[in-house]
Amino acid sequence: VYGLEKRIFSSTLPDTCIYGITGEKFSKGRTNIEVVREMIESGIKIIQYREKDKSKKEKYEECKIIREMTKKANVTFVVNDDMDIAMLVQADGIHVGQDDIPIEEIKKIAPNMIVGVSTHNKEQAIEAVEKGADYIGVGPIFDTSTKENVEKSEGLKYLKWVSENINIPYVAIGGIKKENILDAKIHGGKCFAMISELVGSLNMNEIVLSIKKILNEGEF
Ligand code: TZP
Ligand code: MG
Repeated sequence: VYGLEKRIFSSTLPDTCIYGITGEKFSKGRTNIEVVREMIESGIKIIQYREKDKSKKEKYEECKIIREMTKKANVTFVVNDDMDIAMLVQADGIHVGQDDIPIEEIKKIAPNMIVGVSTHNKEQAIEAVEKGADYIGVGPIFDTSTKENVEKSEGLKYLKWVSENINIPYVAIGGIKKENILDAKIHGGKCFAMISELVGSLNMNEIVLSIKKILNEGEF
């Protein structure tokens, strides 16, 4: 088992959660800010700002507002990719991919920041744990058209392996919908990250509630 040693973090991820990620392109006319407000009101406790089509300045301005909203609601706020923005707005965490800034460099300048790393196979998972990631993204679990050029993964099989071998929090991602989330749970999923299923729903409360019902857990 990798990551068995007990690390003491100032904050970390819950064991189980619905992990909401923004994506204005898929939000049916709503802004990132509006979608984040809906996520908070629906009881989502961890939100990642992910935006691939805006300028640094626009992203910074949005993150500043989202930081205030999430702080008031006691929601964990993670910024995708942009370490500078994460630090400037004092986000709780940063999420990086395989081709982004190395974890150990982030930890050097922001030791208390939650660092999440996207992984697609066992080797990447083990490396992320060894380098000090606080949690890993695991996916894509199912086919998704939300992210282009996503590295292929053996999906459910990889998730199962992580659930049995990795002892830091992990978040299943990629094509997760209310129709297939139970399958991901059966394969060891505990935290589930979604973009299109959440932001593409015109009734955030309803989709979050029905997902919670399917997972049949009181602790979300
Ligand atoms: N990383 C792996 S798959 C993915 C990301 C960011 C996209 C997830 O979006 P969706 O709409 O939940 O499939
Ligand atoms: Mg990235």
